[in-house]
Amino acid sequence: MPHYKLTYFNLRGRAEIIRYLFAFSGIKYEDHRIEQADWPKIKPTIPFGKIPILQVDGVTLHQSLAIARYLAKETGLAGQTPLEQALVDAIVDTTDDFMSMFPWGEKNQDVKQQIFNDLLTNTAPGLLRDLESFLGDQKWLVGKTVTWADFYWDVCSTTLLFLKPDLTDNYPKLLALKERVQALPAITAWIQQRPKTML
Ligand code: GSH
Repeated sequence: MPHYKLTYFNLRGRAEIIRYLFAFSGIKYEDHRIEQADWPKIKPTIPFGKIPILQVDGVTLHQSLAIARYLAKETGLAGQTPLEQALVDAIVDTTDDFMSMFPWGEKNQDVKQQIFNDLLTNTAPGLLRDLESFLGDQKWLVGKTVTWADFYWDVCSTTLLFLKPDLTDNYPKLLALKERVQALPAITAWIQQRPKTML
């Protein structure tokens, strides 16, 4: 088994999908959380200057979704066939397109609040409607078994629900999916033990 070292801030953020994959598959890794104050010093030492990164026996991987996809393939959570894998990727990318619209680093709090409100009130319902309809009466988003697309829904919706607690009230199937993911024993255990952070 390779030695895995994950580096990110002390946030769920873009690292949490990776942590879910480690938690679910029971693979040991170093969950290295850096202080925001130390980031300017660390940034120049990191290829491409962004985190999360995952070091795999010294090879540095960047881009959270590339890292997650690699772990999902290693652990059988990427989808059972190439077609399922493409569907999983498409759902993850669709969800990520929305998460990437938020100006997370905006310094002007009024501007930030206004854009967040607009996205949560006016843009989110379209995505949620589409995801709810894609899920339909299936247990998991793609195929007959859980995949990292289900994990990504739980990770992203946890943050969205922190920002707008009634966001998913009209989407019972998506809420039930979230509960199913969080009821997986390894995920339940991880959620209980992880550092408590807002984002
Ligand atoms: N698409 C990249 C991914 O998913 O990994 C985005 C990486 C990214 O923007 N990371 C942020 C970062 O490194 C934290 S969420 N911010 C510090 C900086 O840009 O200096």
